[in-house]
Amino acid sequence: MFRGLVLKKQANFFTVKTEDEKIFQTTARNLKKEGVFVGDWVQIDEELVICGVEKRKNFIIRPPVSNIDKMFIVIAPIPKPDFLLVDKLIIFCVVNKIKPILCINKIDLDEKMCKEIQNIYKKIIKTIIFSTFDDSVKKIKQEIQGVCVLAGQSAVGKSSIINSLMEKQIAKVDTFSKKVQRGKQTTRTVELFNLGKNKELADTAGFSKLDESLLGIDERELKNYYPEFLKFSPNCKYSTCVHRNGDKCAVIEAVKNNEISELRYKNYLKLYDNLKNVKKY
Ligand SMILES: Nc1nc2c(ncn2[C@@H]2O[C@H](COP(=O)(O)OP(=O)(O)O)[C@@H](O)[C@H]2O)c(=O)[nH]1
Ligand SMILES: [Mg+2]
Ligand SMILES: [Zn+2]
Repeated sequence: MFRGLVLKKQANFFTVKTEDEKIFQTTARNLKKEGVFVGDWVQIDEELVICGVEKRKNFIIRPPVSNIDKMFIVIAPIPKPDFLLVDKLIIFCVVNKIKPILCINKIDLDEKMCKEIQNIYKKIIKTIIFSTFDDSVKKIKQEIQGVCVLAGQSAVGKSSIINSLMEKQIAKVDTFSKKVQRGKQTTRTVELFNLGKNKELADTAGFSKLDESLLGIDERELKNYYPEFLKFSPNCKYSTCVHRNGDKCAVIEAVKNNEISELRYKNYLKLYDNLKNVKKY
């Protein structure tokens, strides 16, 4: 018996990578209940069939991927950035024990705007700026470690990132993998691309929107997911303060003094209201 990582799933057919980086296709038996998903570490028996699934570190439903280590949240000057989505994805990562990295793409289009975005977010998470059209895209490759996924709005450049990173890899891809890649590819199937030892990357078009209900948190705990609030919140008059009205709220004071990003704060208020509505259903 040996271990493998599931790179791709099509019905009950799986592409699996062994610990010594060999890739093959196989099926699974008797695992209907727990299911087998992309990102799963599985046990392979002597007939080379999947016979067990290891405990998952995390699991996301749309698209179904297990054991995600890092999420690259991609944003760009064009299309118009959806910062609320960025904030939701960051929270989603924290809740699911995924490391978020903000990837600001298309620096060739508007360097000033890219830097402005970086200035807001570098206080909160790791940020990188690059263009998929030149060598700076390698910055993202350096960050790939374990199972990584690309997330973000449509047209920010997620597929372009995969393509430009894969291009350098294609020379090394053996005929078997080439065959796998030529297979039917619908945008809905998730696939982990191998970009080196223990470096897997998937494009997750399904993350272009993120329903609030998927965050699994209450509006009253939302404030805990804003690290920049923590420096000020001990000075709020009430320890239960959710920073929504000016009655001696140190967070609101900090927003007024430009010590907390107004953009992040305004989206906090929006998200608070959205989460309140989630509960009704
Ligand atoms: N100017 C510029 N355009 C880019 C860059 N990266 C991607 N694009 C373009 O952005 C558009 C959307 O890219 P795509 O990869 O399909 O985005 P996705 O929907 O997130 O997968 C395409 O026309 C790409 O050529 C970049 O670094 N600079
Ligand atoms: Mg795409
Ligand atoms: Zn407050």
